[in-house]
Amino acid sequence: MPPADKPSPLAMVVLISGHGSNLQAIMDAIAAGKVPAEIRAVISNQPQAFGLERARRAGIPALVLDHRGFPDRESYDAALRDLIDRHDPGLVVLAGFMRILTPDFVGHYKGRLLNIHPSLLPAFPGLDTHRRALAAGVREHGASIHFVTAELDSGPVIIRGRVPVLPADDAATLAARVQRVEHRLYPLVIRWFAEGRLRMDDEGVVFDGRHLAAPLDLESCPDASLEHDGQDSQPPH
Ligand code: NHR
Ligand code: GAR
Repeated sequence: MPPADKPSPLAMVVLISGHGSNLQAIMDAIAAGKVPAEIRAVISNQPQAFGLERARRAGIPALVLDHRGFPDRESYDAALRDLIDRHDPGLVVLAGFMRILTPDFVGHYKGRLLNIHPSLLPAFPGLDTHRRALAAGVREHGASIHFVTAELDSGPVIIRGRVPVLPADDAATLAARVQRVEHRLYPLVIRWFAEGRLRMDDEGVVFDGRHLAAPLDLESCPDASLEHDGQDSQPPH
């Protein structure tokens, strides 16, 4: 191989269930040359997910594996794993994927399965986080990216992005503010993973050769140069 050859891009499969705005942010960052990765397939458990349309528009295979055709979680996850592994990914990304995954599935992708969760973990794991954050009266909310382990939303957290909670907020306005930081988080983290700067071991997250004592914070993390200019490629929602 000639020395000028670039390393091949990180192969990824992205799992979605819905709108796919995080998927869009990842695709846009790859297209802009900011993330050395390629999305080999997008898989949704929901046939109507708009994110499938986003993938098709970008020329990426958009696949549906509807959980309603399966008798239990184990059989669904076994089929999902087969479908994913046909694309031989080095990283599997949950981007608004709404199905809890079995320990077997999670174990198979140990260290190469990421999730974005709409809260400042460990606060508010699970569903309906924006409404729960408002009900609890917190002043700050946000999103976290973590390595997925068998225990829901409890895998080692890589980075968090904070937003203020404003007095006039309802769950929709708060969710929209959180999504703007979500769309910055995934491209950054996927780039680090693709560059070999990020991994998980039995003690937690290793970043640039050191264990993280606490999650990174988006506003004070390295490589802000990756950040786009603040113009979202799709309207907020
Ligand atoms: N699976 C494991 N094992 N560990 C995690 O950390 C996971 C996971 C699967 C998904 C995303 C997560 C989130 O970020 C995620 C993390 C779905 C549910 C849920 O209760 C909870 C958390 C997350 C995703 N899902 C319902 C279920 O019965 C279905 C809800 C629906 O279809 O709307 O699977 O919040
Ligand atoms: C995102 O806000 C993500 O954090 C959240 O769903 C949204 C998906 O948006 N994930 C979960 O709640 C996981 N349980 P998107 O489809 O537009 O990327």
